[in-house]
Amino acid sequence: MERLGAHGEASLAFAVQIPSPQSALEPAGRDAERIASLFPILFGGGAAIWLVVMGLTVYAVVLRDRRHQRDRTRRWVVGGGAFATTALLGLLLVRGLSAMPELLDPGAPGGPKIRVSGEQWWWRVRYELPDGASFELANELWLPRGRRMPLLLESPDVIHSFWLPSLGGKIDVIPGRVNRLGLEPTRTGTFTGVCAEYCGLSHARMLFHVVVVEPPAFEAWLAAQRADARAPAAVLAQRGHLLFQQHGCGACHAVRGTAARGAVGPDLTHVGGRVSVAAGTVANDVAGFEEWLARTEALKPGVHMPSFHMLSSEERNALATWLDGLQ
Ligand code: HEC
Ligand SMILES: [Cu+2]
Repeated sequence: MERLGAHGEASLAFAVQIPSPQSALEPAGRDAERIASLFPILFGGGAAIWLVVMGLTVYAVVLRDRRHQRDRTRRWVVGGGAFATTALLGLLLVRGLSAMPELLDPGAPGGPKIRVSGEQWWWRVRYELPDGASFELANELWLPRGRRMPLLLESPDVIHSFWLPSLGGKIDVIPGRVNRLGLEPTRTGTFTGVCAEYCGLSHARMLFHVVVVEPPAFEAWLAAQRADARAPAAVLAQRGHLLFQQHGCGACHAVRGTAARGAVGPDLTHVGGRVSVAAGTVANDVAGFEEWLARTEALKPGVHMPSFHMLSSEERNALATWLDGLQ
């Protein structure tokens, strides 16, 4: 639902010029600005090539039947059609490639490093802090405005592609390799990205959010994320935590500060505070968590989490209340 909402907004924004959370033509980062500045150049170059080729075609057709003109026609077609287009394409290639080194610049060392792992069908995000501490979350990155941050991208299963058009380029995420990308946001806000390389059944359910805030808010977020999960105070949430233990959720999920240490699925320590659940599949509220537990496989075909439809609706409600409270 959340996902459809996000897409609806994007297309509406295109029509009425509301800032869009996912557009390469409304850059909110240094790298996206560079890419957007290539657009008129590449478009103009492409238009020039089209005009040259069409002009020559018309010229050749008009002169086709005049025997004495044949040699001149051939010269124009070969010289203009082959040489001019190759030269123009060459210039465009050089202009495009010259932006690459800047896009790959990881920024100054010493700050947090962000590891992003594309997995079927979600994004594992790991922050490694300069003091050696680290924490994990899923389908969400927070970045400080005005500071360049290095991303290291990898995958344990198949090829995915990390595409965040508002902030930077698109980069493939390839098993057995670590790809690097720098991101330097210039505007605050919440932006969305997707997987741009078909990777299996739920490829289209791999949305992620990037939240850009001012540096002090970023530091506060880091401090909150590295803290352990809060113990539930209300009886219903305590019952939810108990059900989580009884149903073996901890075999796949970690919740820091509890006995759950699984590493197959997302770390749930602060899941209630994320923008969406299961990579944009359901909204992040009690109803969203209930729906996720009741219809996991239907919502996300092929998902590597079993549906827990054997739970009663009271049990689902208790679990969802506990998850929602993990802020
Ligand atoms: C066999 C491993 C496995 C078990 C058992 C399991 N999960 Fe999951 N879970 C996953 C995986 C994998 C995902 C990621 C799914 C996706 O988005 O593609 C996930 C996603 C989730 C999410 C969304 C997390 C996020 O950051 O968006 C929640 C919430 C969740 N599981 C709760 C539970 C609960 C509660 C239980 C027990 C009743 C449970 N899971 C049992 C593997 C498991
Ligand atoms: Cu994909």
